Amino acid sequence: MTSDKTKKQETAKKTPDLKHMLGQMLLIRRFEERAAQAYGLRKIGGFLHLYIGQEAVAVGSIAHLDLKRDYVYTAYRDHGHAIACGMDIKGLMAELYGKESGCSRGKGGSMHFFDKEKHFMGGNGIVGAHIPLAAGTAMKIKFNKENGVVLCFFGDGAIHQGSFHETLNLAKIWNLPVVFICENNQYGMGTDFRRVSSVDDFSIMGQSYGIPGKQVNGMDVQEVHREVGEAVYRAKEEGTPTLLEIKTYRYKGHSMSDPAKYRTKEELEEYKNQDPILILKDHLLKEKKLTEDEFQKMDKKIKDQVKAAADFAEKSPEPSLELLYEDVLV
Ligand SMILES: Cc1ncc(C[n+]2csc(CCOP(=O)(O)OP(=O)(O)O)c2C)c(N)n1
Repeated sequence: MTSDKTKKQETAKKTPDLKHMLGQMLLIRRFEERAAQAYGLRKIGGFLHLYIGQEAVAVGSIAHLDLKRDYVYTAYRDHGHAIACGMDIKGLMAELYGKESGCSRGKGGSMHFFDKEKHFMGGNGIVGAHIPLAAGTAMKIKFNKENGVVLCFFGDGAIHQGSFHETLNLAKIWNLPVVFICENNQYGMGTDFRRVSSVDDFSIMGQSYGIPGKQVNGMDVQEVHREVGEAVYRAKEEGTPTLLEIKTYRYKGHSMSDPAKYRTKEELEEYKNQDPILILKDHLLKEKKLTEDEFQKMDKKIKDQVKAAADFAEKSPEPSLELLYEDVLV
């Protein structure tokens, strides 16, 4: 029989399945490209915050989880995390289209993907507000001795919110199994994080609460996987929190209406040259674990999957008027 301790170690020190991670990053990229296209055709309305460029963060981190006992919380830029948690992309695309067949019955849209079964706790629109919720779930895990971990993703715009600091303090006082992951994509809407932060290394912020921290290169999915693995191990083995600042970059504007004039073309190009999908693809080609032909086939299969999801969303009926009165708390 496997001991509890061995089980914990197996979970946290998982060997990365690189081809699987490549497929997941590609799926997120193609899903969002299709969503952007549909938005341009006005088939999708409201907000749409794309994760293109940041895929390695969600994929490399969530690869460690057993989503029967572990949980994921994130902010409104949530498509990548939902896909990495294994949510069905048909329900996700339909949600963007505002259809009842969507994962939140078409009422949440892009910012409020949610799946109770897959332990994907959203999709949260208020900057920093989900950070204490993640700690609450970690407390539940600890209280019930469930041997799980909570990954809590948020942007650099959330790092100066009181909720972040209050939660870090409580997480350490109570020693909660939670990993705080700041996805520093350099901008909070149009604001460069350096303009609004007294420090430019967020990983040190945990120190004042007795929480270890580290900066991680978020364009390299293998590095993300390794570092989050250490943090997950610490959470499950020692029951203690970690803060990671994962440096990343979003290629698109804050949302669909943002032309992103606050940054230079050269800066964008610099990051596109470190594209997380291309880095991993090149690595696998060099190691002879993948051929160009296999990659093209993988890409074609994913594009077909995404097209099927878009067809499903388009063909799903519009919600009825009565639905307006359901799922409403008064
Ligand atoms: C409490 C609160 N204040 C302001 C906003 C408006 N707002 C929406 S997104 C955003 C920027 C957040 O940037 P960041 O946390 O870095 O996330 P990113 O967009 O980079 O993923 C702001 C200020 C909000 N949603 N909630």
